[in-house]
Amino acid sequence: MIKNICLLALVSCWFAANAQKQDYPIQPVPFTSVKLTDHFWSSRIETNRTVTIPASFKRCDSTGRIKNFVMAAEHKGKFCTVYPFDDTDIYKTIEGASYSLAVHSDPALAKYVDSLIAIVGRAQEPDGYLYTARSINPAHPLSAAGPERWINEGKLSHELYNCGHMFEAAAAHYMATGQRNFLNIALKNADLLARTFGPGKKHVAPGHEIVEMGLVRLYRITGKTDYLNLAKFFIDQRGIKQYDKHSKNPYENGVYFQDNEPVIDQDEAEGHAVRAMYLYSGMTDVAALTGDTAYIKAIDKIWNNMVTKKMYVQGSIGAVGDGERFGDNYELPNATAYNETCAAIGSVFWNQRMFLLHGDSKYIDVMEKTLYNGLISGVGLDGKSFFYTNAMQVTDSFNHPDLERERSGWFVCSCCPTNVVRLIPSIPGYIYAQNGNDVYVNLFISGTGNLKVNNKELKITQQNNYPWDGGLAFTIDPSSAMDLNLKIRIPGWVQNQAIPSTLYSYQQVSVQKIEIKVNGKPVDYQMKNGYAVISKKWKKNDKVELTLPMDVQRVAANIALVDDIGKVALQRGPLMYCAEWKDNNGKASNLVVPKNTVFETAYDPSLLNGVTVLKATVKSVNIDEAAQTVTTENKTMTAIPYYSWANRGKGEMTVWFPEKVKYIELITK
Ligand code: FUB
Ligand code: ZN
Repeated sequence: MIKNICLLALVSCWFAANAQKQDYPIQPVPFTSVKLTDHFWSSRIETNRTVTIPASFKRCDSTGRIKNFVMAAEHKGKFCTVYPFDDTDIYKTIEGASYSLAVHSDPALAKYVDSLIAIVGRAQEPDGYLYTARSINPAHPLSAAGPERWINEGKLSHELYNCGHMFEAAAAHYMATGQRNFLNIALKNADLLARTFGPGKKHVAPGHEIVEMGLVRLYRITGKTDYLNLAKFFIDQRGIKQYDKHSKNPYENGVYFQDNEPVIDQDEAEGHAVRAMYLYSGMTDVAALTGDTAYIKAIDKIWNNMVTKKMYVQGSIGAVGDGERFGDNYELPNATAYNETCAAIGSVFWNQRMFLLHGDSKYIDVMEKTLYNGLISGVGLDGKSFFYTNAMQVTDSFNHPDLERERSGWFVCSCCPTNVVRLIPSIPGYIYAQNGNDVYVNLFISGTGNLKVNNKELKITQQNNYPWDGGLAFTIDPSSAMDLNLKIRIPGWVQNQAIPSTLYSYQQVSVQKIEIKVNGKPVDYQMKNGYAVISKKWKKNDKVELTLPMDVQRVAANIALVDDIGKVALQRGPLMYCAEWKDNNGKASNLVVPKNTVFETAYDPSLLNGVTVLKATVKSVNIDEAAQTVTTENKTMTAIPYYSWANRGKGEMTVWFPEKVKYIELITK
């Protein structure tokens, strides 16, 4: 018996040690170890710091979101905003401010953040519960909250969603500042969750995922396995509830909540797109930390489905407005594309995790496509105007009440602006990653990464003018000579892949081997999983150079995408382009881009904070209503990067251009 107990103790020690050890094989180099000097991203991060973060805190205040916490502390008053998840806008803004504080000291901001954390802490109930929609007046909570704690969680109360965002924010704040004030609030809440939910306790499939990712972050900080186990427990609750499986309504059959079947049986990206991204990110985390192969099988299938059948050409996802959800396979309409900004942000989270798990550059290709296109289109160049939905096509003749045609300062449901606040300053954490002495360069962003390889310091400095120019230069600077495998991502877009699937492809295939030089001399390298691997003993100040060709590519869609048949989209480097009314005599819907079109490119520093534009002579179709004639004429078309549209007023925009005049749609109105 005693022997058995010892063995049991040994086994559990072994499990604990192993649980601690098991993780993503590849680890990201944290944002705190990377300093940027990048023209493209530094200016955005600075705008986020100086404009978006203060504007967001101001809105949290002026809309009553902060007041909700004050009232919750006093159990007095009436919840004064609209949604039960409005607490998260404060959490997300604190998260963004924390990333910013990590690299830019700002005592006034730090003090303000601390004062908000104190307000949040006072709203926490003694047992750790934190949810203003109930705590203000527990006898009469907001109706979405339900009359008792957690009973509406599987529907729309968002109690666990609020917890998840709080955990994410508290973890970021702790990492950035080393302070425990927010972390302690989060841990108290997480302990309540661990006491409340689990085998033999309450069961629920969280109504809006994110608590799983948040718990994992707390597990990483504390090593407390309860948090990891609870994350897995929540994930495994999906697909258990009884829905009307035959209903075609995604709310009634559980698909909207990714709750229609157990996650390990899911094989398509389905339902509400933000929920889906957070679920798959959480599953990837848990798979990495536990080695759960059933999860890995499922997420691999789901990823393939998303990238081969459900992604717009500029990386956006979640095509359908009703339910903010994925459509059916190949359901990617242009006129009504929904493309919530939060879904693009979630896709960045997930693709980063898939890379850390599998080490394949295809995930970073998708991440980069999303980041430079369908995600940053969500925030205006001024840093204080936003898109919740990201259009693919705007014409004067079609409008829809749910689809935005111009940016707004905020929204009643302001999830997207505050998600932008936290994503932008975390960008430095997506550039480098490491597995022992395999060092990955994933994004081409100027600045310096400070890494540790076998306990020795290594600095990698990038100097480039990406995404405008394909010339890349790196200085590899170890503290003393070291063996390492430098793995530079060779993007799919220089290898004839518009995205890593057959959903979109280049019309003209060209294969060129990229030359890489070290200290001015060409080096041999191996291509592995999309990376050029240069294995050698690196010395102080070694210089690496390569050039990624940036030809303008004509992108065609898979014929299953009916809306894009006979059309072409334009890509240069990682950027997708669009034509906007402002540069094209007030119209974009009448442009035809024939097969033989020759494009010229020019960088214009005075346009849209500096962009490379594409110019070409194309055809435009002109209708003379009075004379009832239709003619075509040659016209100079100007295309701008997709992300930069809608910064100069409201008007037509298009991403897909017909290649010839074939049919004319007759509108009788
Ligand atoms: O439900 C919380 C957030 O509000 C979702 O993630 C968004 O899609 C919006 O519905
Ligand atoms: Zn959103």
